[in-house]
Amino acid sequence: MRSGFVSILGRPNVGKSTLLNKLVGEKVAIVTSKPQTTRTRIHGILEVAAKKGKHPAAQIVFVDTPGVHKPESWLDKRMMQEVHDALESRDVVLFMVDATRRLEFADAKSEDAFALGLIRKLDCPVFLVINKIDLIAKDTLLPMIAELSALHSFAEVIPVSARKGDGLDRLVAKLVEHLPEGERYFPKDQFTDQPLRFMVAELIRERILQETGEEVPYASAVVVERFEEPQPEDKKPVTRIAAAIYCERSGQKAILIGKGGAKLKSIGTNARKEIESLLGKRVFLELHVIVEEGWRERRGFVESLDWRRQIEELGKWEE
Ligand SMILES: Nc1nc2c(ncn2[C@@H]2O[C@H](COP(=O)(O)OP(=O)(O)O)[C@@H](O)[C@H]2O)c(=O)[nH]1
Ligand SMILES: [Mg+2]
Repeated sequence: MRSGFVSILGRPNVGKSTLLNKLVGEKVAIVTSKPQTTRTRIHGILEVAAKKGKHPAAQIVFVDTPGVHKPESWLDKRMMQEVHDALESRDVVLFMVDATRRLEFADAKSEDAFALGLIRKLDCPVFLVINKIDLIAKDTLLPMIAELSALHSFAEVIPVSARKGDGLDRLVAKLVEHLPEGERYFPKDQFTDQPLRFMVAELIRERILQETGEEVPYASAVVVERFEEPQPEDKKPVTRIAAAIYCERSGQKAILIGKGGAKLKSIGTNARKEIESLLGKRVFLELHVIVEEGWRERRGFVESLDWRRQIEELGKWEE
């Protein structure tokens, strides 16, 4: 048996979360067309069956990370810390690029060069994963592979379409080859380490990202305040969830609520459907909006949003 951690690294919007979900076969991470959708590192766990004459059985723990960018706010710094944490404990790193985007490695100050700088420091195998090949002409792929291969001594170069699933079998087989012998890190049927509460908060945030524009998506955070399992006296069993949506200014609050509450209602209805399909249960969802001025700049608030930290705090409290 092989097992190990595989971190997925890349600039915002290259398709890291899409790849994670496709590999694991579950919606582990939220996906939108907006950059910086992913704020924390997220584990998605894949069980690989042995293939006779090809590779042994394996458990691969994929780690999705926020997009690599130069940090400005405290939230940005926290996001980049998540990237560094994911790079610290890993067996293989996937460096993911978008085949439709011209990369700017020549300019040493560019964000692309910054991302490449991170992987050049690593001593583990790094795979170059070229994503979104469903969007490019076939004859452009070979020259692109040649050009990108010259940037670093990649262990493998693998073109994929995360959305369509093309190239993923080969990716998984190559990963198993590079993983060390070892036992499972997680139980066989577990597909993520995220607590349900956090996944629920993320599904609500996904709707906000999809249904609002301008700076609202980036200035929003979601905290699940109440999560009550169905009660015996319920006629039809229903899970009751209350969540707070934080934003930074009253203008943003007005946008999130919308005319006569229409926007918040639509976010709530659509998020509820997603949550019901995640839980496989009926859900009653209550949302309210809170203005927390300049929260992205405040270290304490940003850190209080982190579920890993929340769990640590809970542990201390119970001791
Ligand atoms: N056409 C195409 N679009 C993709 C593919 N992978 C991801 N996307 C889209 O790219 C956008 C960013 O995806 P996401 O996974 O959130 O990127 P991340 O920021 O790197 O995690 C979304 O709109 C995805 O639907 C792909 O293989 N092909
Ligand atoms: Mg993402």
